[in-house]
Amino acid sequence: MASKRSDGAGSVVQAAAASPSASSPASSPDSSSAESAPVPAASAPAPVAVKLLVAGGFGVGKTTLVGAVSEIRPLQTEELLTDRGVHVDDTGGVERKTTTTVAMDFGRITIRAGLVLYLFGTPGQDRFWFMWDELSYGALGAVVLADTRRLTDSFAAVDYFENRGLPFVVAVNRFEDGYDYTADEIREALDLGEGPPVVLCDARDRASGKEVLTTLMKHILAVHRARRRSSAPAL
Ligand SMILES: Nc1nc2c(ncn2[C@@H]2O[C@H](COP(=O)(O)OP(=O)(O)OP(=O)(O)O)[C@@H](O)[C@H]2O)c(=O)[nH]1
Ligand SMILES: [Mg+2]
Repeated sequence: MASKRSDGAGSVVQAAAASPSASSPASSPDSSSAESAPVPAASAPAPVAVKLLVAGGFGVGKTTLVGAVSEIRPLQTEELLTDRGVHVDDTGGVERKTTTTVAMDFGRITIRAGLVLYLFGTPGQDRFWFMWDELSYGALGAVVLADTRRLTDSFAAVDYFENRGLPFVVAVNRFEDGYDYTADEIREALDLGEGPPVVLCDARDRASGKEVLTTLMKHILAVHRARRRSSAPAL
């Protein structure tokens, strides 16, 4: 692996979340007029919105995952892989792939009432690395998708989020012709230690993708609670 762990150092990522607004119907000082006035519809609190990244190497299934779980038509920026990229793009192992994401994927999923996840998929080719900083701005966490046929392609994404202290989970997208490693074997191969959860998934399956996102949300909460505890003054 290219770099060693950062021991959790790094900036705490800002939430792109808005707290539920504590809105209450306007009250009238005059109770009689309140009786005759039309009762305003009870306004539900605004949902909490969380920005998450779906990252990983070329062709691991990022666009597929965002598309599978999104409840809106996902935004995709696919372009054809042409001869011009032959000496620039690494398509080793996924030679049959004909398109690649050139800017980002975008989708949205309501994971439960009041909690909406906005998903941003990164481009897979190295030449689009400059996009990662833009996309990760305001993100609370990330999914690092991995393909066991090309596990080394996940190293850069793991390093990226470790170095920034951004909570992430590793989701192993199971391809039919890939070897089925256990989560522990993946953890060891990626030198993850005890920190980030490793889950096995099928990026094409909505329920499986949702499970990955739920695992990520729980991990984000656990990381932030632990950070709060460790920064609290001793009694
Ligand atoms: N068999 C199989 N095919 C998959 C799976 N996930 C994705 N695919 C296919 O693999 C190809 C790559 O998927 P994409 O979602 O475009 O991958 P990506 O990570 O977004 O690719 P880039 O944006 O180019 O880096 C597509 O043809 C998918 O249909 C999977 O779990 N099993
Ligand atoms: Mg893509």
